[in-house]
Amino acid sequence: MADYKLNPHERIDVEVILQDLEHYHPRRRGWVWRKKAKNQDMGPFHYREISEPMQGESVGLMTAHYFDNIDPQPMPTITTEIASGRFEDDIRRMRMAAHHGADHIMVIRTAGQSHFDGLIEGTPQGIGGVPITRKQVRAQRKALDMIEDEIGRPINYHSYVSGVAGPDVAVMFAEEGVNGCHQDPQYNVIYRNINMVRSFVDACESKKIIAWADMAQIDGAHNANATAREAWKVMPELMVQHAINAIFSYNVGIKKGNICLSTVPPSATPAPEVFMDLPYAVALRDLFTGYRMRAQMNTKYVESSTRDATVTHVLDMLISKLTSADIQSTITPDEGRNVPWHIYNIEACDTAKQTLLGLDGLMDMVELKKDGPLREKARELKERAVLFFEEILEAGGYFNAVQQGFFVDSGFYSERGGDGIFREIDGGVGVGTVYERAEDYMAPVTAHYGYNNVAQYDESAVSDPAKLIGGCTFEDPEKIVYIDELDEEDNVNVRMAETAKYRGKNCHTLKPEMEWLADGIVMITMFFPTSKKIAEAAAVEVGHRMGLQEVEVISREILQEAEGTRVEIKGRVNFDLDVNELEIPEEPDVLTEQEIWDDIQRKPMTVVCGTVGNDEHSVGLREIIDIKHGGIEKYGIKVHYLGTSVPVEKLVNAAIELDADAILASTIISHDDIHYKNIANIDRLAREMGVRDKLIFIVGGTQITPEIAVQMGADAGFGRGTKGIHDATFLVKRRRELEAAGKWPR
Ligand code: Z97
Repeated sequence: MADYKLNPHERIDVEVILQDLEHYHPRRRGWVWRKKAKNQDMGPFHYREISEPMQGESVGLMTAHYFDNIDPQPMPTITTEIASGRFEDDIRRMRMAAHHGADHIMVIRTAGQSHFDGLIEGTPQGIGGVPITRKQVRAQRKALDMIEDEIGRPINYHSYVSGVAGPDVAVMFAEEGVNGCHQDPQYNVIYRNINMVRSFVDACESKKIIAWADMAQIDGAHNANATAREAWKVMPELMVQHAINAIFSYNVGIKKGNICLSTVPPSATPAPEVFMDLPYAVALRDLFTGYRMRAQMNTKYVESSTRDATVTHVLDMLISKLTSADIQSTITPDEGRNVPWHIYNIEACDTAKQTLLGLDGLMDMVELKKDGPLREKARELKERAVLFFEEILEAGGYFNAVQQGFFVDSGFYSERGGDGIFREIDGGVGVGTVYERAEDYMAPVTAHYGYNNVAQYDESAVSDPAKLIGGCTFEDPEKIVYIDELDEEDNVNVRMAETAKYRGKNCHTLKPEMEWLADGIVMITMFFPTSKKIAEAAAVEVGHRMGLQEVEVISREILQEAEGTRVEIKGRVNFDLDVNELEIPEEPDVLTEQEIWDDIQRKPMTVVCGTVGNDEHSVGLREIIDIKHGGIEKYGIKVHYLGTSVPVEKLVNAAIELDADAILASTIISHDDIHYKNIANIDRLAREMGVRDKLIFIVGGTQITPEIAVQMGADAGFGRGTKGIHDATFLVKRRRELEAAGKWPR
């Protein structure tokens, strides 16, 4: 279906995405940075650092409806990591994230892909990540191409180039239009125990391909933050790791502007976070000018509270703002409880957008001090990093330093904790697999590192070896071998067949969902006035009695040891809902606040009101009137409040005397249907006095049924749950109707 286009009112059709994948090729390559908007005005505001707005559909921040529904976009690229295990469901999440402002979608791999010595094919399901295969990458890039069109902004797609198949993966990414990747041989060495010689040789080839594909590259230094026992102490080492990968990448040919340092504010509260981490961020910018900063939030110290994680995220972003980050990663702020759900990706994207927009223009007003602890600490960190490098040289170079356990040591260099990770030069996965190229070696490929003896075949092909074969897969994608599925059981077709009834245009079957279509997962928050241990057991029991399956506590927070504990559980429901059987209440018909305001400005409106008969209940009416809670005063309607227990005669007379446009009567007491009788009385009296046609008459009260109120003579009735805006909407609309019918002005 070549003409398939996303419709904002319909779910993305994953089946269409999967059709004809064999022949789909990406329409562009390379990373795209946001551009500063020429016009910094949006809605009622002037900004200083917003990027070009999305040209298509988007979802603004929750509060946007107060501000002309604007959706300004901050300058940094916003990253979200999406990898639930089922790439087909991740496509739907990517679309939601893109609408909320993410333009960098990162796919985390399933545990241990670094140890595969080749590409994985097909669409196997992952655990805690997605196994990266060509089919999945192609399907997701294709979906993102469509989503780009829908939102009107480029989206960068990203995964990892690491492990013993690093160069193979890099080639596949270049072929499939992947726009960014992590590539850092130190990651292989330290965290995956892949032989260091092999890792650095492979990195040369990978980085050459990354350069050709114009991808942005992120290094692996954040892994030391996450691994070291006391992460705030590894700052000098982090700088060393950044330096090794940055200069290596630059020398292989990646442009500086695409080499991104993966920085994480290393400490977290209750540490004095900004005081510790801001100098580190400044030191990085001092040392690595021209390179890019990818700021990630600290996940080392994440707890199972989204509130706690969100505050860390926001504080981290303050540092990003003060030192200017190019990419702002978001991480789902729920890493502490391992529920990588749709909702948290979206929350994190919104947190980033909200914070960065809220801080717009900050640097026009504040300045980082040029002296004092900030600069002293930054200088100290740089000195420690330089000393670290000197010691590496003394030890005989990087490989020897790794062999001696220099890295991921929890000491604040030059202190040493002695707990660093040791790797042997002659050890690790893939040891002894590096061979010198033979004298007549030649590879007819576009992007290739080092000795490639092309001239022996064709002098004119020296700068373009692929010419020898009429273009390699980079020039001629038809040469790519596309493997569809290898496993009959574990593939997307089987999974989608199982959930078929929840898909499709006319689907009316629903189930709650957190990460996979119809997974049935729900989350419930509870409080128990007891200790943590008992509260957790009680929460699980509540889950079971509510009929949930696989109940698990996902977070707990002591409010006070004896007084109580807050607990969150997740569980699974195993029933479907039929949309046709749902009772869907009608949406209240409300105008926007602005529209009501404009109409009252156009023509003032006066209302008399009071509670009628013997009714002393005035709170409801006051809420409808008072500006404090959004009552009708708020829109400029002039209100004469006559008080409580107002006789109906007084209400009508006052309306006449004040030349009011409307009567607003409130009545709660309902014995003997007195509330409806009062309505009829007001209507009758107004008729007798010849003013009924000149007045809008509305009535409200908790016992009022709108239809009966109208039967009894009111123009409208408002029951429980009514807000001022509902009354104001009716008054404005009714007046417009009367005007249109030529009955107004009276
Ligand atoms: C981030 N949240 O955004 P395997 N290479 C590097 C890595 O950091 C990683 C891999 C390879 C983090 C991501 C996970 N990082 C955290 C430099 C993984 C993955 O598939 O696990 O073998 O490699 O940076």
